[in-house]
Amino acid sequence: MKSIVILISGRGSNMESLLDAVASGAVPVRVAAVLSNRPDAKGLDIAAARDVPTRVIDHKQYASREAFDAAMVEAIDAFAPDLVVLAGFMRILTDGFVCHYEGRLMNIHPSLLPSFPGLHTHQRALEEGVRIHGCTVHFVTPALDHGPIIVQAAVPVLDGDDEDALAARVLAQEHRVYPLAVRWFAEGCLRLIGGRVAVDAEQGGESLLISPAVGAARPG
Ligand code: NHR
Ligand code: GAR
Repeated sequence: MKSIVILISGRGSNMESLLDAVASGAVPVRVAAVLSNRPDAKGLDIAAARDVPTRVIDHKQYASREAFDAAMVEAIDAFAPDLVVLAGFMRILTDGFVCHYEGRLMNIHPSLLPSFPGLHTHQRALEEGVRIHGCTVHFVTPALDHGPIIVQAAVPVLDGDDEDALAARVLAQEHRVYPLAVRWFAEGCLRLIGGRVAVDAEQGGESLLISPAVGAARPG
């Protein structure tokens, strides 16, 4: 069975949804470890409570991004994972790190890329007045938030949404699509062709664009 290492920086709800999916047998991987760059990340407690090994590599203890990333590579490679999963990981990674894990480094980003790369995506989506927002799972490349897209989920932006309401609607979809993408990787379904992702076998009738019923997303 393939193994994964999950990188977090905070709350860890995407990590938790992955751990749930692994525990239920829906995603056939072994979670070798959870790493955080923040010692106080809530997700570390969740992982430890489930007996998943945890490590902290505090970026503030390193003089440069290169030194921090080298320490991360050393900690990750000790577990020899097949896949490294960024789940709310908040540090931009050096080209050296990204190239070391080429084709086996995934991220979930809280927007429909290529719209809204970078930070504060929900606030920016509200400012632009977009009617559709969502999340994207992609392979990580050196160009920030521009790697090959694996799966996306769309949600409506509703009148009266604030940042929290929109973030919560997107997060519910993140918790659906990230386990799906990791399952596809684990089953060997993902192929990179000309810088784009092809999914070999689509199981369970799931689509590469996950779109919840608008009615289900309405408040009240
Ligand atoms: N690294 C590379 N090279 N390529 C990507 O596509 C990456 C990456 C590292 C992280 C996640 C990404 C996201 O999904 C990700 C993708 C952090 C920042 C950021 O500006 C931007 C994008 C993402 C993650 N971080 C600040 C920094 O200086 C710190 C912000 C903080 O600590 O709160 O690293 O959004
Ligand atoms: C998620 O919405 C994730 O997409 C986003 O942060 C949240 C983390 O939540 N990621 C980024 O913004 C990466 N820069 P979680 O810790 O509960 O999974």
